Amino acid sequence: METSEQRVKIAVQKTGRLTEHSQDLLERCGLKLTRSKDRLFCYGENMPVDLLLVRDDDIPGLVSDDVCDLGIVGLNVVEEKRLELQSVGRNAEFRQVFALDFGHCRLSLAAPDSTKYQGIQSLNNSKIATSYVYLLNRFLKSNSIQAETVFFSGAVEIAPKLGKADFICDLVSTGATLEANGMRELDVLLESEAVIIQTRAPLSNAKQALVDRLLQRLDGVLQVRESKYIMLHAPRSALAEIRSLLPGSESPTVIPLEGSTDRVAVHAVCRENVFWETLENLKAAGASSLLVLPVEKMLA
Ligand code: PRT
Ligand code: ZN
Repeated sequence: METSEQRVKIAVQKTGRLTEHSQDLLERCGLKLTRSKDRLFCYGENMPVDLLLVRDDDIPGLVSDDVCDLGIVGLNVVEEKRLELQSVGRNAEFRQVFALDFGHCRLSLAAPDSTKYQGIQSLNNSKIATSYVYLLNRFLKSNSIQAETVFFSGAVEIAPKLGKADFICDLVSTGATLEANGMRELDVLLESEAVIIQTRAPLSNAKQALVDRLLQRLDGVLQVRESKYIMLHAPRSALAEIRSLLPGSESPTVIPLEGSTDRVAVHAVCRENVFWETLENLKAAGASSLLVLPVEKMLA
């Protein structure tokens, strides 16, 4: 009989910017999920894997405390939690497994357009509003800046208008929010994207094997995202040049063509997108019958 302890638990954001991508990624690893009635839980129907749907800020804590085995969360939240734990003499009991290539943003300093800024020394004796107090304080300390941090749990961008701060330190992706609030970006403290973290608590052999299998599938899903399978015909003499033109490919397969001593078929997996320019260059190098196909699954 399978107990809930034997099922792998993954903490993902309940509702927000990471929710759809996180679930989509896991579904592309072959996981079939059903959401519970209270919508706090997703049950894995075809694998002993369940999702706990929580606020993103709780994810590093849940993984560190071994309530969940894995978590998908922004690096900004992970690093803030790591520093918070450090400040009370504790270590984060999770390790970052790999970056997931979505949820890209940066934690940046910004100021109203009218504020003079001549480098980070301008921050001395100022007030800076942020939800990322630990990351901001680390930045200030490492640059020997004396400034007051003002905690805002949300809507940080309105702090200067309210007269609560001179500068803000907040997440930026397109920059539209800053622009709409008459502000400009000054310095980047952290480049962030969604990452998967794993608890440091030892797992049973069966559970660890399942986690490894899931992570291997995740890696495969991430690798195929940009990958293409390319097929073409070419004269043997052009092979060296053609190989050099194939973007991010390992050794291609070269197959003789029936009835021809000189021409061969070349098949290769390219780990980057194949653009029209590349195809035109391949054609100019002597290739013909070019075909580019999407790659659906890959297992290294
Ligand atoms: O309820 P819960 O606590 O789970 O959600 P939340 O409101 O804390 O988080 P959410 O859903 O807004 O963001 C989750 C994660 O998405 C963040 O921790 C980041 O890792 C990542 N992410 C990526 C972003 C952004 N891009 C982003 N642009 N998080 C927030 N923003 C906000 C930013 O705070 C600012 O208000 O969007 C605004 C700026 O966006 P631009 O495009 O105008 O520059
Ligand atoms: Zn949050």
